[in-house]
Amino acid sequence: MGDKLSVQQIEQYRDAGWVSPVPVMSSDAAATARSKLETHEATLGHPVDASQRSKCHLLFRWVDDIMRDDQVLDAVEDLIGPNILCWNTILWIKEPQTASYVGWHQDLAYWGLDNDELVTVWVALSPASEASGCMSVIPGSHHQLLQHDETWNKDNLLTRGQELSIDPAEYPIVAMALEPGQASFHNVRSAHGSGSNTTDDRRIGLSMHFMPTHTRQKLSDWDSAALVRGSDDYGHFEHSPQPMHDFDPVAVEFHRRASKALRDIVYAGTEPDTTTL
Ligand SMILES: O=C(O)CCC(=O)C(=O)O
Repeated sequence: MGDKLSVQQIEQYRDAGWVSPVPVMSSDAAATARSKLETHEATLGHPVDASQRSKCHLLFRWVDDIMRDDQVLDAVEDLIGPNILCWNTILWIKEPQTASYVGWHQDLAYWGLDNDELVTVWVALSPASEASGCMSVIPGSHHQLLQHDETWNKDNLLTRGQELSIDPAEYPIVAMALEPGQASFHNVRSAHGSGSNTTDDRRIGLSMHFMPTHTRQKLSDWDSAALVRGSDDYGHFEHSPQPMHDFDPVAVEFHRRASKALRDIVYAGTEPDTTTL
């Protein structure tokens, strides 16, 4: 066992599909990560765009470090066991006073995975409050897959603008507000979403998507993931390289291939008119 989460937290995750807040890094470490991101953005002259937000552990060494940190992995091990792959990492950025939001959705509907064991760890690199558009979850929603509509709404940060075809107001929603360095954990089938950022600060989160090594990808013959703990007796995913530094050419080239495969998976069966991934 990783021995990070309490028995009560593990039971809550199993019963309700989420647990939050869990401290996984100090507020200073979160501030350092934010400043590395923003130093990079200063050299770009604009916020990181879609091409660098997904699978970002292959581009930024500091993301790879957070993804492999024991404080994160001990908690993940408590939930899915000792042999762990990280399938994806995503930077979720809502600029101050902007309309961007995340529609209510369940990730398993779009990720092509053959089981419901994946756990998302979402760590706050800036304050995630209800005013800045923190994530909310519907407790217990991980027990069944619900119907989604695809709106392609440009303000919806999801790939297809997907939205659950339910009225969330009829459910007991829990807002998972986080201070920098705290994380929320939710199951791949938990219904979750978030509102827009009405504050003057950016809302920056890093999500990391961990799954047991026996998981398979159903929508592609080839997919990749980072082996972050234990061993992989299955080989269903090609193991991605660990970058030695930011924009390590070997990892950047792998990112190109891995991002293409990921796009094909999350847009499977559609003719996308936008690429928000
Ligand atoms: O950042 C958000 O508000 C939503 C993130 C999300 O949907 C996820 O991490 O699964």
